[in-house]
Amino acid sequence: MEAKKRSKMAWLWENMKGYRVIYIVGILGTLVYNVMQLTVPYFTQKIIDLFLTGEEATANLVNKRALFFQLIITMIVLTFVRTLIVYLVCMDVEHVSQKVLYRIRVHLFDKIERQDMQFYNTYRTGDLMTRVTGDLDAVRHMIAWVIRSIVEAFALLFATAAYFFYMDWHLAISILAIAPFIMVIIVLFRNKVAPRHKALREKLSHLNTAAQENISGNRVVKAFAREDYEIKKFDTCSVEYSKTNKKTAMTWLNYFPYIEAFANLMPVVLLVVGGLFIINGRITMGEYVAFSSLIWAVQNPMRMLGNIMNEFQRFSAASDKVMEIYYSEPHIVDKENAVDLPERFRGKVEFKNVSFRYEDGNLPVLHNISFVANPGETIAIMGETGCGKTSLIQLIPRFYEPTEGEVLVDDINVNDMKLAQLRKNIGLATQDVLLYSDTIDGNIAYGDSSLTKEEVEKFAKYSAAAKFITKMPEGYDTIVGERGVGLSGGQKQRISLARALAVKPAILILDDTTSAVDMETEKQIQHSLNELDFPCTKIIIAQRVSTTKFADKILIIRDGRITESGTHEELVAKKGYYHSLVQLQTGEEV
Ligand code: DGT
Ligand code: MG
Repeated sequence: MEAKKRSKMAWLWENMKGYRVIYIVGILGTLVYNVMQLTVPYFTQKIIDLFLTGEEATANLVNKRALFFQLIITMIVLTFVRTLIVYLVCMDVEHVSQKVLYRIRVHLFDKIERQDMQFYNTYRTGDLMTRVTGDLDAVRHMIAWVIRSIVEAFALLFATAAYFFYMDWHLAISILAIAPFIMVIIVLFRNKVAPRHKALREKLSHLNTAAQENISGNRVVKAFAREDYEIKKFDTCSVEYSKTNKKTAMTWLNYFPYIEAFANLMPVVLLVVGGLFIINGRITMGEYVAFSSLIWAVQNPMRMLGNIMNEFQRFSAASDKVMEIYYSEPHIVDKENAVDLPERFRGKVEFKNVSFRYEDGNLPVLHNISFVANPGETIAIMGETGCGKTSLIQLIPRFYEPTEGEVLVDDINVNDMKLAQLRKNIGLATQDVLLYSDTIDGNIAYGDSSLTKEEVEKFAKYSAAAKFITKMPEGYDTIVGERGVGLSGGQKQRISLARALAVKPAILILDDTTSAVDMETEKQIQHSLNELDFPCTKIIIAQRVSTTKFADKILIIRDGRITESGTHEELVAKKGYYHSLVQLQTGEEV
């Protein structure tokens, strides 16, 4: 919607800022070298009329020898100059196209990086990758080749037409009368090929998505021995792409014979009409040869137009995709009058009658949630899988906004805060741990690169990770692979906890962060969480009673509603869900 604000060409022009002048110089150069093509036939005509066929040809060859050589040398020099201009123009437009490509790509990545969660739910990674690679290349090609070729085709066509009219307008009209027919065929071709380019672009995106999802999910594929199935699935995408590609390329072949037939009609017309005119003495032999040697300059642009149209449609389909991201805006942004708060928050978190529904889902996930976490308190959240725990904590850093009610931090609605400020005060260890392909040290210090080695080690100790890290061959300098390959689930969780602690957050949110560690390690972690050397409110999602037991408040969530809330003792006394959970997990009658 936003993307339609500007036309594609206006958008390109906007991104050419700073390079517009040199680009126009390049385009003017294109005009010049194409018009210069006409000088060759002009000189040829002169040479033929004066020295080859004219009545005084033999005499002229003796008397005007100097002129003869002068004409030939000028022709050679002009050809050389023309080649030089072509070279410079190519360099020029290529330079501009690369600069513009770079500019758009940086802008695009910036846009993608700043999008909110909803965006990532909507777009698939493979599709986004297609936009920043293949689609952008089609945009670059537009600047480097398509526009130049359009200018080239029309410059040649118009200059030749003008020259034809200058020589003999009757003959010019007879030949050029064929051009409109070719134009009509080109338009018909465009109508047919445009949707095919759109489809082709979609197939490429499917192909990339299939490849990307498969490569990142290779462990699951292996675990289920589904290689053959996945290969077949990918093959289907690949065949689809290849078929569409072929179909798109073949489209031109359906129109090409007609264009070719009309284009080849031109020399025939020249032969018949031109021949008659020579016989009548209306034109000279030199003029006939000039016409004849220039007929390609009318035919070629006509032939080129098909290819140009093809590439233009490719650009058109690709730029739609690029512009969609280019003009996309995250919905969750700083308000204009966002409150400026002290650097460090006190850490009070309050939910006031919060209800929430995902934009892409139709059922509400949270209903009327209210609770308060005072600075320094520990709040535990428990509940069956899918009850809405993760959804709840995602409202605190404003990854999503509540559909109803308010989420307050330090008594201010998070919607009124500056996002960066809010999120800097929150340390989050997500349920689905993602580590970067970097050293362990780099992963822990991700949120604060100014962290010293000692501090990194301290936080690793807090999260009970120090022991296994020092046992690794390169300790903190060990590189962990993509998604933390090379570490166990529990090890990854502990590094992710150290990363969350390392920003010394005023609010620490742990989403099932100790689910994969053993009881003993969990105890150690709990102990250090109580001993942190900075004030911190903790919101901890957990399944184990041993984790939640010492919390200041436990919230039990069921189907998006708080059904029980209180301390361990209070909830046990209530003999509800928590009570049965305690019995189940400890095996004791309480
Ligand atoms: P867990 O982690 O398995 O213990 O479950 P919870 O309690 O963390 O569940 P949660 O909050 O992830 O999901 C609650 C409901 O919301 C569940 O029915 C799935 C749904 N849901 C989660 N994420 C999304 C999302 O991005 N879009 C939509 N439409 N629904 C979602
Ligand atoms: Mg969850």
